[in-house]
Amino acid sequence: MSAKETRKKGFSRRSVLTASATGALVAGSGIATGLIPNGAPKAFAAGGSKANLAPGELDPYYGFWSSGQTGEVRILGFPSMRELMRIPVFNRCSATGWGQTNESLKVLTENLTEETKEFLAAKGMKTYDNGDLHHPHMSFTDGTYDGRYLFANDKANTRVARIRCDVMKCDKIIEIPNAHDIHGMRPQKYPRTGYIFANGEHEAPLVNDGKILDDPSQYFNIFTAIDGDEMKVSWQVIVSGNLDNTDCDYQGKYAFSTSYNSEMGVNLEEMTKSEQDHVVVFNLKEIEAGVKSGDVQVMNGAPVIDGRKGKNKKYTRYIPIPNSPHGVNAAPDKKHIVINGKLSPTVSIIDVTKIDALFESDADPRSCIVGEPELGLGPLHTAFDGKGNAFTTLFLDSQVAKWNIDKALRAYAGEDVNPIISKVDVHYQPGHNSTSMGETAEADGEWLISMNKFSKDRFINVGPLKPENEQLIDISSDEMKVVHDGPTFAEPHDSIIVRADIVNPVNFWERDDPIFADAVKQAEADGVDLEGDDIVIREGNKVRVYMTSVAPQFGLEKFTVKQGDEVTVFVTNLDDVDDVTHGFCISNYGIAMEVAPQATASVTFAADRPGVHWFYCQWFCHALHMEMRGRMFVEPKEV
Ligand code: K7E
Ligand code: CUA
Repeated sequence: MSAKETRKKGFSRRSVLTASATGALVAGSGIATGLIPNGAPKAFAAGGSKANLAPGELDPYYGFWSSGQTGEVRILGFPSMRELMRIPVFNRCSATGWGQTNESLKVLTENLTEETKEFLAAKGMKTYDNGDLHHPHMSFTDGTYDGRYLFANDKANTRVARIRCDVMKCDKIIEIPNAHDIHGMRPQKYPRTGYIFANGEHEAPLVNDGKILDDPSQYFNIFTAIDGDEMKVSWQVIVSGNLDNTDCDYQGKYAFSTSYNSEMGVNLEEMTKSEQDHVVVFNLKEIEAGVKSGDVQVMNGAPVIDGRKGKNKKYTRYIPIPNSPHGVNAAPDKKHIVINGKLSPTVSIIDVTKIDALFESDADPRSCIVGEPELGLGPLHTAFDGKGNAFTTLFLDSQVAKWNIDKALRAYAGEDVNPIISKVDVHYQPGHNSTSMGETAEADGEWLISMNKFSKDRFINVGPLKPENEQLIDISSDEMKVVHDGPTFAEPHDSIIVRADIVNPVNFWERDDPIFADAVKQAEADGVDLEGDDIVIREGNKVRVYMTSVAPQFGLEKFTVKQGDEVTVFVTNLDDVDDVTHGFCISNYGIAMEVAPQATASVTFAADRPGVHWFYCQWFCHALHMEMRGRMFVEPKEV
């Protein structure tokens, strides 16, 4: 069977190795219904119930986890919390060669601004090696996840990345001009993604050339809408105050961003002076019309609208919110947006159907607030169960509060009801939380994950730097039950939990995949058949080495280049067996990359060390994996 046929038939190592596919299905249905299979260990029955999957059982959800300052995205099986994969994005990855292969360098460099390219080149760098990835979110169609892409922000270097969910690799990264440090980021929910909304967190002078420091009146902040299909900036809006988190409605009309520094202060005292900050509401249709009619200034190629407070009121509205609000979360009822108070013990509930009136008349911006329950200290983020309830992390109280939206509305209207249903202790200091499918219209109320910033005493000690602790909470009843502690390395802020049937990755690369299209093009120009030829091509001091790989052999046992040559090695993995990835590593040359089944990967380097240098496969692929090696011979320069 060819790789293509294999893909179509969904033939996999698993279905071959499993005695019968039906057996696997039966085992799987136990997960969904919470049945406990026969012979399950005692702990399974007693504690975790449906969270503890037996060996070989598959999870009913994918978890997509950010990693903060590690800069990657992680894939977890959920609710088992088994880490399945890491997708390098803003970081440099030793295992896969991300940040070194030509394919990844293209993604990492092609959309940097000219200013950044110059800045990096002066340091001998092609791209940034670090990132701070806070928010991973999937593309939507009609209010729910569609399995096409994941998007993620880089707070450290003002970038937004896209990951293709068919191959689980990052295929686009753009640097956002004019803005500083992208923090909040969400995809448009309706009609589809569409836009990616991205908040610039830190304000700075518009022309930031070192002439202005202590004049905050000349500091601005930028909200950006990115076209998620093209990965290009569609438009930007200048706002007052800085921007923290963002989300949008289910109508495709408005986006909302919290601002924790309406004072436009630059030190802690100034930033926390006033009792109220605000949420900025962006009117998407009016902004699009304004861009179209030319009511913009074009800055670094991006059309920029002035949406500062008190300026063009058709584009933005500023809703006062107590105090330093942080998270913004749209409820699956498609009507309410919850703003989390952070320094205020409250969350503020916005009714999106009341936003039209803010723009049409000069109504009090607070008239769209329909609830403001007091939940506890330090509310940061809220998740939903799709049954009318919300779960808010309380950072200072180290708790999650479960509360009812309808009761909160009634209490705000004067009725004597307590919206809080229950609270659960978490360990310790939670930031984000996520429910299964909870940021979509298909929230299913099964699971909550509380992403806690500190683990303190929950695990054996690993020194001064300790892991964080993510706790899995069963929310299928009123009383929340913590069923699992999951330690993590720096620093997953946020996660999404996606039903497994929505995500359908392939097992093999397509030979015409755009990610290695440049390599295919170069081979064509060289008259080389990537799937058959093992050959060295010289063009001046540029040498291109083409080799195939089939376990346990590279197509070339050796190749010769000259000291000082610029060498590009292309490796094409001809194996079309599920899970047989090869690697290509040249020892003492700092070169390594992953070559997954049916992929071509390439790397370019200077052959500046003469002598015999072994290259080997660094991805365990075969009983003769150790033997999968060859020699690069670098002839010394004549002196
Ligand atoms: Cu609350 Cu960057 Cu989403 Cu962290 S942010 S917690
Ligand atoms: Cu090929 Cu190891």
